[in-house]
Amino acid sequence: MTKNSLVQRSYEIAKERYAAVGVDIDAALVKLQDISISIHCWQADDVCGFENLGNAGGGGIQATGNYPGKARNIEELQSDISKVLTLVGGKHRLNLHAIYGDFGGKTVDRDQIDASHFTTWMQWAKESDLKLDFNSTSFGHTKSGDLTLANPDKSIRDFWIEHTKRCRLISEEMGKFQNDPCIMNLWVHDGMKDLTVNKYKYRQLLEQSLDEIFAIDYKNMKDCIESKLFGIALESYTVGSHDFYLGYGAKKQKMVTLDMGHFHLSESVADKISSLLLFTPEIMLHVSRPVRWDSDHVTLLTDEVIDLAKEVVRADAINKVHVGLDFFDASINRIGAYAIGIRSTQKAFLQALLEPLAKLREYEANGQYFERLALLEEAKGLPWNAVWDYFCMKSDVAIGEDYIAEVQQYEKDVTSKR
Ligand code: RNT
Ligand code: ZN
Repeated sequence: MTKNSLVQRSYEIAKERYAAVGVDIDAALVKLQDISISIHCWQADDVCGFENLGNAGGGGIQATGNYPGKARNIEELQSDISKVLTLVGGKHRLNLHAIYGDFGGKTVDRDQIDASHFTTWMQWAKESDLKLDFNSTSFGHTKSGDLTLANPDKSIRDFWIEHTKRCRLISEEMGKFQNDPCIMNLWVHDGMKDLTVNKYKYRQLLEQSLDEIFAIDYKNMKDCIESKLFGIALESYTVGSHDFYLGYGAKKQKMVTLDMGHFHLSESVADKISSLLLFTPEIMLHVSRPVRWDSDHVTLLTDEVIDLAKEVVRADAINKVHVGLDFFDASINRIGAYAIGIRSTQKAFLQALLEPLAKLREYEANGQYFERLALLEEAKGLPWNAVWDYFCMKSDVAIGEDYIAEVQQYEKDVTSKR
């Protein structure tokens, strides 16, 4: 029996098995097809970008590992992303950072960038049937230091305000061009390595900077703001904490970005979905995997990711929650890292879409808590993977582990020659 006919047969059995618990797997597949994942461009090159600012220095972020073959220029990055797209079903987005502009070998400082530096990206994205999202970049620059938008030095603060305003305008242009809102994420590393006696002051400065940045309302872009627990070398204090952005987002109706690596390890990010949905317009997710700390390991099909996806589906919020990825592992094949992370995220959403929710809710409404718990437990073992294989087959992408060979082939043909 060929692989495809096996997949077909398993799908038919799964269909019956799921129907018995009131789940329509075809309806789940239609919804999965519509979940566009915003693929972060920075796994392809270890968050280096393509600026020509000399040895910029400045920390704020770091990828670890030195696996050969990272993308060294826009063409290579585009080629890698195109390859990744052949390994996953569905229609997705590409999330760019400001440092990935097409600067044509020129020195363009961050307070000088504009949409012209992203026209080649927009064109390529259109040809590749991808929508773009965007990020301002406050790290990896001589003016990054420990404080950017919260810097007491007005000239530094103004530099980053100007940068971020320009990023919003670039996002607006992207959104207009692609006829679909471009989501711009704002994350700054601002914090202190050791104790500070000025927590209030820096947060006040950050609030003022944000107010200035968000002064203009745009139609074709949406803002989201991302908190963090701590950064390396900035362990004691983070200006943009979760409370800070949650408060700001609720007050100003901005989306809050929930990065799975940015909370205490025992804290449930999934649990935040239903609260945020009540007080902020939409939610942006950075699906990631922290190992002991915010380490940005490749996303896997972990309980945390499955729980997160389930909370989104249970809240009927697929249209309000934007799924983005954020990991950068420089120690393994980077294309393979993307394939694992995207496919795992999709699997989590598929499991969530296949949950026998109507039956579970019926039990709950009746106070049948044993029955609810039993079905939740049994549902873990339902043949979701047969549905996943079918999704891949229908999407014309590798079924199961078959993508390993495709990644190896691309490495042989392309990345190993870099
Ligand atoms: C960093 C944040 C942020 C970055 C990207 C590159 O801790 O998670 O989202 O990873 O902007
Ligand atoms: Zn993030």
